[in-house]
Amino acid sequence: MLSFDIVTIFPDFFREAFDYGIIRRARGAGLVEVEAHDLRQWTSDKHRQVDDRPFGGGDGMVLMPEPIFDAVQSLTGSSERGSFEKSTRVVLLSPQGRVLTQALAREFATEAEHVVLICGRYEGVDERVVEALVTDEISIGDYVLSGGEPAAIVLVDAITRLIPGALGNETSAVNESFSEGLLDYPHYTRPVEFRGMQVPPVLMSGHHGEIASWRREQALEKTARNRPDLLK
Ligand code: 9D3
Repeated sequence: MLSFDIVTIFPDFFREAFDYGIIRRARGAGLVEVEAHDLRQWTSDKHRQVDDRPFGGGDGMVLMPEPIFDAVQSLTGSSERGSFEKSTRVVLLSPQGRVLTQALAREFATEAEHVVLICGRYEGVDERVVEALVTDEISIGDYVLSGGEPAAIVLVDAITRLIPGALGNETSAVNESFSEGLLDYPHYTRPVEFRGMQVPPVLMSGHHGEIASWRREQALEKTARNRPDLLK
């Protein structure tokens, strides 16, 4: 069983986020568990303060270290990076992280049993969280989000579907590794003609060899056009 604990100031953001499709089925099968926790539950002052102004000046607010360290302590039993179980990962979602890849998602799916996801907000998170608590600082790509919450959903999704037994049919995972490195080929279903647009006749020819080489050629063409970086 892989457990995800999400630490956030917007726990309601995740209402229903994990109630659909593969993640729902994986939860139902007891393969994963996902829970969102309100960071403010680890405050003790009257105003339940989680952020403060940055030393050195500048715009915006910074998430304070203490509630985050207390959250991780209560969720894992420790709040020192060096003292976690090897299968425990404490992730900070942040624009300063390593960019998420399929290889990293696979590493989590095969090695991790407990993943704590800390969602950044405001201008950032006190760097002592990164220095002494976090095992992995992860970004989901080079664009600006308003916070780490959408990135946490992406990470849970990418990892969960790689857990053995999470995908309904085996072929999806097989095909994925088979065509790795290229974008997918185009797909068609009925009707044969739609608004004057035809399904490529080769797909209805029954010649499996010709269909396979058409798909390879189309995948290459689409990759060259949309993702030339993948061909290098
Ligand atoms: C002004 C400089 N910005 C840093 C690039 C400030 C800033 C922007 C966005 C601070 C926090 C955020 C919120 N984003 C995330 O927390 C985040 C994120 C993202 O913005 N892009 C891709 N992956 C991620 S993971 C978390």
